[in-house]
Amino acid sequence: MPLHGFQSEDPALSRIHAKVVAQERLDSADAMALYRSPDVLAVGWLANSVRERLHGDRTYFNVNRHINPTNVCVAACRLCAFGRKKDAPGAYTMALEQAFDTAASGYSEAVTEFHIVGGLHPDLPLEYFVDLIAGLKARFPQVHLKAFTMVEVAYLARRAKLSIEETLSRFKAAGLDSLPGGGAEIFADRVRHIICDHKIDGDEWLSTARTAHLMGLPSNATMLYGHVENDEDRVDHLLKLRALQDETGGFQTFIPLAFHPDNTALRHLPRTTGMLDIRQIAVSRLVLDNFPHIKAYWQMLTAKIAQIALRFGADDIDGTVIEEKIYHDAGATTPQGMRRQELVRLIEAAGRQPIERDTLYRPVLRDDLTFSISI
Ligand code: V47
Repeated sequence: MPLHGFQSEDPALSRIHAKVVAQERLDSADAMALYRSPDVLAVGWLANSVRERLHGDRTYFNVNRHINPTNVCVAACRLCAFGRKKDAPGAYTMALEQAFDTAASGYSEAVTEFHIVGGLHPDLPLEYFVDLIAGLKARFPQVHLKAFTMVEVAYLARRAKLSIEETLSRFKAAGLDSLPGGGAEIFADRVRHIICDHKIDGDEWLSTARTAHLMGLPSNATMLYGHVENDEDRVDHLLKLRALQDETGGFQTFIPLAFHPDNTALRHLPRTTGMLDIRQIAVSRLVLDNFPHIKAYWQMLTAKIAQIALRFGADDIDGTVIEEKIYHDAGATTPQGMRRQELVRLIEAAGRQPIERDTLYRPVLRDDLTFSISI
């Protein structure tokens, strides 16, 4: 898309526009100005110009399934409605066979990715998780296994008295292909103390990601926004991710996650507004110049806001998901899954070109959509 035609009465955005045209890196003052600009449409215009320079109309989605082997968690994060104490009502832990059955169930189109995350269980040994990965790989060799947040990896390593590298090596040998981006929340200590006091700190999240990347395991990165953080905290978070990406190049996608307060200890907070959601997508695209992809996770944003986000910097809408639990425990009213054809329709209605991808962003070609890997 041509870069002429930019208009804004906000002088800070004119300065940023010149940098965007020259493909110069934005600094923290620029990032602050993007958060504070009254002209959110112009912020979106700038982000869209970068998105179209990188991807044209191409918009990625995948056919995936979420598996949450346990919701038992020692962390008791105030941000979370999913985790339960071991003996609390609603606590569950899948036996391995149950996890394998879950992986195989509920869908008739060929899944290319299992997204596996869960709570920090005080008793499940590392072997359970190694066997889970090995068992899934043996049963579904063609499916990419994207599993365990940096928080889970660090917790399992500590409990097994192994280094992060040794722990990841065990997973990699069992068939782990990459890691999802969860658990990053907001790196600033002040905020982490309020929303997720007992989780690893920001530096440990980043160093775990660094180790994974150096071992050839790509990952995603997230940021949870719309709770008690301020603009400085968001900018700090983005710049730390950008610095690590300069070092390793191991991040594939950035996913800003809107906080859902229902059923959490922070239920008194309001939900994010649509304007903040699309601004956050746009700022992410502009600041994270070394991230190939920005994902508008439809489950969290709603399908309608995710569609608009495809014009504000996002080039990915996530996948079919099939069975989302973390957001739905926190009050999300979106469906728990979406069929491939519905995702295609949403993307096309946004005037974009849908491309089914695998987890590594390689196009997936399908002749026969009735092909099934399920039971
Ligand atoms: O880490 C938890 C967040 C994350 C709430 O890598 C909440 O492709 C809002 O990371 N309100 C898990 N957010 C989800 C996640 C993810 C999702 C989709 C794709 C990928 C990927 C990763 O959800 C947690 C936490 O940051 N979360 N509770 C809540 N009440």
